[in-house]
Amino acid sequence: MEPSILVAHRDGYAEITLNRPERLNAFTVDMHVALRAALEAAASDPACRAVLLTGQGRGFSAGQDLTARAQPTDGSASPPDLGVTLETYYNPLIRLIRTMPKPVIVAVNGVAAGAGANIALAGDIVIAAKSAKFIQAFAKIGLIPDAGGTFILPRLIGMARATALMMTGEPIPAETAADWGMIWKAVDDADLVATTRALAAQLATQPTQGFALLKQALNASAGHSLEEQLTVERDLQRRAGLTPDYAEGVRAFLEKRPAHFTGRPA
Ligand code: LHQ
Repeated sequence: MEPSILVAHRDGYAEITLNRPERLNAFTVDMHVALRAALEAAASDPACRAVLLTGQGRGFSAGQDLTARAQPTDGSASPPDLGVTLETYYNPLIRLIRTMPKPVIVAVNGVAAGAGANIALAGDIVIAAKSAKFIQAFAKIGLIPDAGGTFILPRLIGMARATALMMTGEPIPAETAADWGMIWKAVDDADLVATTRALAAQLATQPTQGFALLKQALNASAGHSLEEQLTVERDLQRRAGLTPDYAEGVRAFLEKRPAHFTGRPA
């Protein structure tokens, strides 16, 4: 059987591909387990300084695989506890992406629906093919958005648009998503792979420890006052200032040459 997740080690970064194209990369338990293992390996490998997440085939991901979710109508079985599914699989996945101490770039190659959309939007930099669309499909099956969507989406596009998308399930094309600030960019389909690989390779040459601290600062900002966030910046900048990449960056500036960052910790 084909592996549900493919991992390729490229130019300083790991490319992770969701690989159930015949089901639009809908998530099964097997896929969750494999994706989590791939992300944990990327997080702890010092040679990996960025992650590129994408999907095989014409979709990025259609969210939870619904084929095993049909329930008998005669009441002969109690409904599954979706809270357990979230706590066991989706919540750890979203935490892993958000706390990954290196950039996570998401190349949205096609439709991203349900949890598939919100997993994509959890990435640090999201670039979509122009033919891709984002669908908050949950209401169509009687659920609420999950995989961090109720936190992340209103912060990206505001409450009015987020609420309407979540209630209507209206598909949002990549270019509109970019106009609204839901994602970074929409690019021609033919350019998606080259654009996102070049970005991952470029970010893998940058101050990786600084990026980890930057992610911590941004994550912390959501629930903070300005005062609290200034304290966070002070503490994290103190740590950034101790990294070899800070010393190298300043030296390179003064010597009028490009910096050679190693990404090594202080
Ligand atoms: C699928 C799926 C799918 C299985 C397409 N499963 N096969 C979390 C916790 C626990 C439980 C529940 O949920 C969650 C979070 C969630 O993610 S809930 C939301 C789940 N996702 C959806 O509701 C989206 C369902 N899919 C769709 O609405 C459409 O497939 C979209 C709009 C994504 C794409 O439409 P099309 O481009 O027309 O493709 P298609 O519908 O023909 O799909 C292609 C194949 O993939 C098809 O199989 P077939 O054998 O007929 O070729 C679909 O049945 C299959 N597929 N999504 N989620």
